[in-house]
Amino acid sequence: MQQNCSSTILQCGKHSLDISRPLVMGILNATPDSFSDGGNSYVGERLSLDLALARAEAMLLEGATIIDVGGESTRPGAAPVSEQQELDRVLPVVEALVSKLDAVVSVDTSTARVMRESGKHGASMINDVRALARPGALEAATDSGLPICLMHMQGEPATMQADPQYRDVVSDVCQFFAERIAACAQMGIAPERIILDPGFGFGKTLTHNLALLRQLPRLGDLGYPLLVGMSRKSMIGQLLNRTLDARLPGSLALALLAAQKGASIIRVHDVAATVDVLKVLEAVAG
Ligand code: PT1
Repeated sequence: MQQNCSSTILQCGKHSLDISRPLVMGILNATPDSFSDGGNSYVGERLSLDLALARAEAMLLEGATIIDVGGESTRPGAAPVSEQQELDRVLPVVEALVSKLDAVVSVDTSTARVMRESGKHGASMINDVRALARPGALEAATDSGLPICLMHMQGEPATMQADPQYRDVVSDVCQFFAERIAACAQMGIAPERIILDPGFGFGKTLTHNLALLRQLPRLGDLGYPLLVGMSRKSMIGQLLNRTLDARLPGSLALALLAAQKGASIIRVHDVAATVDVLKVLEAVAG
């Protein structure tokens, strides 16, 4: 299939990102209950802006291009958060990263008001694990003028891993994307603003996740840049029988495979190691 948007530049507010080579998105969790301590900026119950800033700065120095800030944990079993809670967690971090580091900040949210407020505070990408399905999200994302990552999820984090079922996982995810892309087009969102993410671990068994990775090029054929997030996820635990703190080798292997199969943005906890792996890939691929 032909590319709908062959552009290798992703315009994120004032930042022009070259996505002709895979970029690293560093995870910055503004949640006290993050599934992995790696990107967490809490001291007990209290969000530390200094910690968040230090962690973001370190990831940028390690070669991350984008910092993804999220105030809702979406790991399997996670409970929903209120809009106010999300605003309180995310906005101070977005504001600090933009004003102090001039970072390309992506906001990991499904909440319309968080999208709008984050945009006002200088966020330059929207990352929505619910693909703009919540009330007002499509409108908020449209008005922001920012690139939007549409992720596929079956169900909701609290229950999504109970018994995920697909007719054909790759075809079903492709069809889901077609529907969400059409909804965006109807709002007047330019195709250049759309990024797709199969949503590894979101209502998927290990078999489903592996099929999506194996056939990632089919998703790429839709003609939009792909974002993938597999860092430290339970699919690695299942494959290798490793706890969270021992999933770096698995994460790196998956990052490399995803990049080889056409992913443009790799969302990770371990930025320095992932950047090394991508450099090796680029050198060999030429
Ligand atoms: C992701 C992603 C995300 N993942 C995008 N945003 C999370 N675009 C948060 C597990 O199986 O892949 N893409 N935002 C984190 N969510 C999970 C899901 C964490 C599953 C852990 C698991 O362990």
